Amino acid sequence: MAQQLDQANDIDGATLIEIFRRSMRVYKTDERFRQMLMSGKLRLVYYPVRGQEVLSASMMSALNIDDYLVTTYRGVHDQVAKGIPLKDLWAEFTGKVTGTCKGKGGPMHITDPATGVMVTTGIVGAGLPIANGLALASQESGDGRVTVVCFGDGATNIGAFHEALNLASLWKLPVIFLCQNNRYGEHTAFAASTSAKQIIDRAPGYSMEAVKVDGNNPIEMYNAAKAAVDRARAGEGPTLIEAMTYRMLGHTFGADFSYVPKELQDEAKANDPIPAFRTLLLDRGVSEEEIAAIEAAIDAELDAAVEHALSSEYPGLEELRIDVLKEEIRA
Ligand SMILES: Cc1ncc(C[n+]2csc(CCOP(=O)(O)OP(=O)(O)O)c2C)c(N)n1
Repeated sequence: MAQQLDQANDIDGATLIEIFRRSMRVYKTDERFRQMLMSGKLRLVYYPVRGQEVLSASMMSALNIDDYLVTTYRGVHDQVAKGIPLKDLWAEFTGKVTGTCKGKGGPMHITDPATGVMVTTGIVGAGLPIANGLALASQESGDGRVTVVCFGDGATNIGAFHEALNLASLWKLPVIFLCQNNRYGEHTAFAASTSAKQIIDRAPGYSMEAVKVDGNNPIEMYNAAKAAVDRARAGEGPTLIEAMTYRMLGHTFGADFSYVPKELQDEAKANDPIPAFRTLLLDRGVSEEEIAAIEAAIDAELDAAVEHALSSEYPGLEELRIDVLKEEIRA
């Protein structure tokens, strides 16, 4: 199987399968959250990521597990693709003591140092200077880690974006700025909020390498990601990647989506990256059975994660002051 894939692609077959596996893990996680919210089995604020699965899966497949990821509160695709065990993620989303932050972070503040997922904030643009901090620590300690920070197109109009790009370029930090350009910042269209025609146009002002790719194409996205990771690891400094994508549902679960022109919605549906990825694998000789086996394994993993989350306890009152301030951790 891998050999057939190798012939037809400039990335090896095993990597392509791995990207598919991660894409499906994201897809099915997102789908299960929405199903459970719809049926009233779960109550939480949820930010759908339908449409952006392949982008994250391709980027994270180019990283090592101990490389750092800084993403946003609307970043469950990035977190799952990076490799947080689903049971730990589900427990945190549902506020349970078995979660990555003992249920005290919740959906908007997923942090899991074991898989390199660091400091998720709800403040648009805040992740970029945080990523620089992690990258600077890696540069100083020589631990060889690369940091990826994910953000939307809207975040590039925040001052922190510009400060972070300037400093990262000046200090040649091992950091990758991954702009997931899904064409909307919440309810605002890209062209209505951004003076630049495209995000990468901002990079030359900071003497920074930049590349624009179809984020929904696993081969294009992975190649751009890998090149940026290799540059960062070789001490050649940061890269700005503008990955074009599309969020197929509202900003929050259940939100009105009528502000997006129907033509754009139809175009996005026709270019849905998940069925396109399946077709790509089938074209390259992967069988339906092999794809079904990957999906069945993820379904089983997801069933176990949901069961674990639902049957776990909420943190007790005694947890309230622990892990909040340094002194209290020591006590
Ligand atoms: C500093 C700050 N300003 C405003 C908001 C409110 N807000 C939440 S999401 C959002 C738009 C984000 O757009 P973008 O960066 O493109 O990310 P996307 O969710 O589209 O991927 C805004 C303005 C916020 N969370 N933080």
